[in-house]
Amino acid sequence: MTKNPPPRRTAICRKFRRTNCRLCSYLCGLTATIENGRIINLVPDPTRYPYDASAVLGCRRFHSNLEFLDHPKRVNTPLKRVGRRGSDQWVRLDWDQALDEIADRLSGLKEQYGPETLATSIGGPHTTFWPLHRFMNLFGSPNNLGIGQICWNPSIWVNSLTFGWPIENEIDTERTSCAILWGVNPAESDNSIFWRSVQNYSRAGRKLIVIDPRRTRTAARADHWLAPRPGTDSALALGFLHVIIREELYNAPFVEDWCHGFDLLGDHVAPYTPAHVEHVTGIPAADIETVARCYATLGPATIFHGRGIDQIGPNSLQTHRALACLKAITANIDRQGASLLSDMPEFVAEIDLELTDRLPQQQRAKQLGSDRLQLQTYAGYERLTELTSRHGKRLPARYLTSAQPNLVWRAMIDSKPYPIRSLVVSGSNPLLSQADAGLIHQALHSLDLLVALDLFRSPTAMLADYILPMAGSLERPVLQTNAGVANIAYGGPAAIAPLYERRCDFDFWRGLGIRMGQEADWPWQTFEESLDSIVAPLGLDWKGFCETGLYSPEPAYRKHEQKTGNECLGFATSSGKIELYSELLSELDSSPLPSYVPVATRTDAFPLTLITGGRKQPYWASSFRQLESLRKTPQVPQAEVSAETAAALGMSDGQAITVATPYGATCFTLKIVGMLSWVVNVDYGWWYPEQDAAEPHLGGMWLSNANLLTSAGFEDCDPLIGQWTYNGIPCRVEAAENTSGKSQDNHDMANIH
Ligand SMILES: Nc1nc2c(c(=O)[nH]1)N[C@H]1C(S)=C(S)[C@@H](COP(=O)(O)OP(=O)(O)OC[C@H]3O[C@@H](n4cnc5c(=O)[nH]c(N)nc54)[C@H](O)[C@@H]3O)O[C@H]1N2
Ligand SMILES: Nc1nc2c(c(=O)[nH]1)N[C@H]1C(S)=C(S)[C@@H](COP(=O)(O)OP(=O)(O)OC[C@H]3O[C@@H](n4cnc5c(=O)[nH]c(N)nc54)[C@H](O)[C@@H]3O)O[C@H]1N2
Ligand code: SF4
Ligand SMILES: [Mo]
Repeated sequence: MTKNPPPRRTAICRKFRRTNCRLCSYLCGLTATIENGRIINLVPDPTRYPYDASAVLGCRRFHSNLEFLDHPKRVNTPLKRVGRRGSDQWVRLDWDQALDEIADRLSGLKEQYGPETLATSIGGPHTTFWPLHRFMNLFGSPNNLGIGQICWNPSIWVNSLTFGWPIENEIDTERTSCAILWGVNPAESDNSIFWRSVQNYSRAGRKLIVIDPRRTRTAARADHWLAPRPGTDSALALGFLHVIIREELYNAPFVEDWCHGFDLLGDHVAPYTPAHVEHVTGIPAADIETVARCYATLGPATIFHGRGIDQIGPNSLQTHRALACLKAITANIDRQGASLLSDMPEFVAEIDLELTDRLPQQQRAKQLGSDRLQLQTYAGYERLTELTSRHGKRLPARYLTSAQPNLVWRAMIDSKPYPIRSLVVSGSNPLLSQADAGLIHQALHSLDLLVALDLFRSPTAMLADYILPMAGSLERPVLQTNAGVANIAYGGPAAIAPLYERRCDFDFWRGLGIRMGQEADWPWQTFEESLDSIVAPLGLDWKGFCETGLYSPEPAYRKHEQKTGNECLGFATSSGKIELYSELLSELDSSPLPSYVPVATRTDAFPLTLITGGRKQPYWASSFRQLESLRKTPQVPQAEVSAETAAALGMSDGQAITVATPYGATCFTLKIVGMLSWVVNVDYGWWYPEQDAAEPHLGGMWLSNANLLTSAGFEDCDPLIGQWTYNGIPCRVEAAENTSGKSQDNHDMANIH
């Protein structure tokens, strides 16, 4: 067993090592001072990405790295459950023994129920997921679930089927003249380089528009702040299209040459007059006209989006489609200062690491939900790949075919359409981050085998049969490749070898794979060796790559105009143009033009509208609640409302309240902020690692868990990719007698769900 050893008095051996912070996906470049094998200091490395020491120093998580590295709550050895599930009784075992036992149990389950009985759960980009996908493809299960449907997938699907490939939005003080930040709040969710770019851009006097029901710190910087009713964004975007087309503010030559279905779009948006859109969204018609004119006439113009529009159920994909049409008809596509149509990576792409071609057809057909979903299926993916391949590009498959989570939880509980008996959770904490925590709790208790790969005993890990200790920030190399949808890679080496018995996720999947007959497909002994082969096409090995830690060649714009013989390259779509009218969606019998799906109406029982998860520094989803230095502020989970709403409810700032939806109830502390009235925003990810880990408490996960208020019921999801709703749920608020989100006795609260 190794440990970050105490400093010695004599024979000091001091080294400086390049490394990277891993406490969010910026992977900021750092220099570690290492004395006798122990990290004693960390400073930003201004020679490496993000090249700005002050941005790193301004990040609260950066300062918590050493606290994180050897925190007393870290899991340091493999653990096996000995008591009842959730009783928090464990024995230690070594890695080989843990892997042998897990492999044995998985083999038995596979034999009894087929490979589809194994599911995996992934979360945000906390770790490298291709080894998990590779294992699952070779094992034969299509049932990975994640949060892609409500984070990332919508824009990847929509931009690929509209433009032929994903895009990157750009903001540039020199070039961009109008920027719309739509349902995104970088003041809290970024607080780093992107937020600085937004601030610099607005200080330079460029036009900034923010579309958000809350007057966030980002919105406070805007020239125009539009506050739509949650979930009505596609109607707003259709209103902008209406004004731009009616007033002929679009780029006519670009539309003529490069857009498919413009006349149909014009007819389609005719009913979305500013007056009608005001009625739907609550935004004054004059503001809709003003913003539409700014966007169309001040070019280059850019639109960034965030979770505000990724998480609005059936309206999400439609909003993305409408945004894509806005970018297209104003020629703000593949244009510097507006957006870049990305390139396929020159290094080894995720699709070639995950080995989806090895998942047999009959197993693909077992993907839960594929009988109803039109896009987020293997058939949908293959149809899209036919198009992107025209330009020699292939998207990663596993994220775009991940199973709809609600169906996976249900198959664990009722074995329909077949039993899912085992789950490996990696880099995710579904009890806090997936919709309907009560259902998930029941599902996890139904399993024969639950394995958690984590750094801490999260509430989900507390229910596991085995917990495997993962190496984290500073202990493992990192490489971010945006899942292979762009020609950009960045990262760097570990500062030290993993402490105690911690290992990388890669080591788990390789170790398990070898035990399950996959040896030939795991040619690399270590994660570093796999990184060597990933960067090899760049003429580098991993060590060479780490010198700069960045591969980001100068991009080319206007690629559709490049000549291939006598023809222009165009776009990788059926028509070769940007598809305002989507031929692929039409073939799938889905609306080929962006539409608006009326949002759920409030009722007497639920007279307010709930949005969940507006980010706050320094937390990240359910992570970092263990770190004392970060828990100082904010200390309590908050539910935000406007002063008008509070007055109407007869409530005051700081009051303990219960928020209830048709799905459940949980507690928060009321906070009055500037935002649209009759809307409530609650924090998500709150639990209390300092509280009892055993059932029924599970670290206080029932106290203030936003996902007791949400549902991903398949029947209500978007029919294209299966998105559920985190923003726009009817709710009510009541005074919680003698309680606050934090101090309420967990036992009572456990009964609320
Ligand atoms: N209501 C509501 N729910 C939401 C959202 C919302 O806005 N509202 N947002 C959604 C979004 S966008 C996202 S991305 C998800 C995020 O949800 P998750 O990705 O589930 O995020 P966390 O809750 O932080 O859980 C991450 C877990 O991974 C562990 N971890 C960190 N590094 C590693 C590693 O290297 N290896 C392994 N194996 N584990 C590691 C952490 O300790 C932690 O327990 O939440 C979603 N859920
Ligand atoms: N500190 C911190 N940073 C994070 C994270 C974290 O947990 N904590 N999570 C990371 C992850 S996984 C992600 S995906 C990103 C997310 O980054 P963002 O998208 O910037 O995150 P949010 O705070 O969810 O911002 C969404 C905004 O949308 C608004 N909104 C809610 N409903 C609607 C709606 O119906 N319409 C519109 N137009 N707006 C709406 C909310 O008020 C909120 O201000 O942040 C990342 N960064
Ligand atoms: S947590 Fe802060 S320092 Fe660490 S990578 Fe993210 S922005 Fe950089
Ligand atoms: Mo996310």
